[in-house]
Amino acid sequence: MEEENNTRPQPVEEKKGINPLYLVGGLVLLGLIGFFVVSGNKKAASRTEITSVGTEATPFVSEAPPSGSVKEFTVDGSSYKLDPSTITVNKGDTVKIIFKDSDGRHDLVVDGYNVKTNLIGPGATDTIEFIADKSGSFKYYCSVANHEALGITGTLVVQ
Ligand SMILES: [Cu+2]
Repeated sequence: MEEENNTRPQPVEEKKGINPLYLVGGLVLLGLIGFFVVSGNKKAASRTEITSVGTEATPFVSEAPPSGSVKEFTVDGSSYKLDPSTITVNKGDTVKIIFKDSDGRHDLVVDGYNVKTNLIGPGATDTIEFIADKSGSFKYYCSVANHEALGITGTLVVQ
């Protein structure tokens, strides 16, 4: 009898010891803190995602140098010179050379780019086109006999 009386009121007294309003208030406060922490992390996470997307997009753009412009030249070959004897383009440009033979039989070879025109005669033209994807100075010349030594030579400069 007495034991039951002692055990029953005890939990009631414990509940009275702490005001239920504090408990509710504390839980609400914890909930709010938890909410802000979680939403703060979500914001941080989405910021990180945006940043990483940005850094991925940048190299993709820089990996597309063939978006350079098309540079077209008419090179006149004669005995024994080339006009112009210097061509300057930017790396990534598409180089289009219209080789015009105005005297003798010639061709045009561009060192380092593995491109050459056909061997053509007076009045004929032949066109070569390539992407200047390597920077430096590259010789272009006529590969017939000793025409290069005689002066049919020039320089392609890729900046
Ligand atoms: Cu020649």
